[in-house]
Amino acid sequence: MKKKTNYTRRDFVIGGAVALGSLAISGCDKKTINAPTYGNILRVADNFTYIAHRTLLPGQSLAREYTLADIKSYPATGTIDPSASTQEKPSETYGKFKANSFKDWRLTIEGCVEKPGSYSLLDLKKLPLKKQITRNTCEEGWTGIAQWTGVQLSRLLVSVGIMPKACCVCFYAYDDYFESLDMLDALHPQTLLAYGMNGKDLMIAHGAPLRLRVEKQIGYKSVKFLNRIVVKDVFDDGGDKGAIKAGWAWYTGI
Ligand SMILES: Nc1nc2c(c(=O)[nH]1)N[C@H]1C(S)=C(S)[C@@H](COP(=O)(O)O)O[C@H]1N2
Ligand SMILES: [Mo]
Repeated sequence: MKKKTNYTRRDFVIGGAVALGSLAISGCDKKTINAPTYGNILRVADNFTYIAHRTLLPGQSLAREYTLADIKSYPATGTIDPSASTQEKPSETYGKFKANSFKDWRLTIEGCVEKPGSYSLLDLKKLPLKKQITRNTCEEGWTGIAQWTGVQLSRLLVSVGIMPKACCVCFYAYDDYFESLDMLDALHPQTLLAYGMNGKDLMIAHGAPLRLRVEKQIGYKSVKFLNRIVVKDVFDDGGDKGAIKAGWAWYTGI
């Protein structure tokens, strides 16, 4: 067969996609760059967004950052207190942490990591911090700008030693909320474990003591009230607890 020498732009885009895809989701043994929800007929659009983003944008392109003058307080969305009696299953554990100003709270990181970790709020506050002023874009149609202070998730993932087979990072919260990220979003420099908002400790309604900020995704990926992080070598969209079940896309990159 004649060797193809006339490369079109499309060849380059596809070549780039395959290269990026194998980098981003190598651990999951995917040969293509399909979204983790690929194959679910209801989720065809996720796959388009995923392919478009992972093909056309450099993996680590940054979300826009704002200035202090752009900050306005905005109301909390979804759960505002996992221990509230209005919750379907109020979390007693969270209630106890709250009563003790989160002194006994710890975040665990486990799964496909060399050294599983457990961190108190103080442990996290001792690590090099990052501040960023960014916009939360909610699927309900509102946005809000705030300053976040915290630790880069990538810093923690590197320090616990993520294994090469890792491809999915799962986040579990005290209100039974679940979300997951692929490695590109998990290792993104603006993906933050935030304990501060607008210069103060994170308020309970906004996810105290620690929440995720995923600046390259719609607001519902930014899990509040974090309990544990599990690194996996298979994609996990949370099944019954995931966004997909609620009718939301697994991937809605900004
Ligand atoms: N644990 C948990 N995290 C959550 C939610 C929630 O209900 N529970 N709501 C999500 C949604 S839909 C959005 S838009 C943002 C809102 O963050 P905010 O409450 O700080 O405005 O948090 C996200 N993280
Ligand atoms: Mo949201």
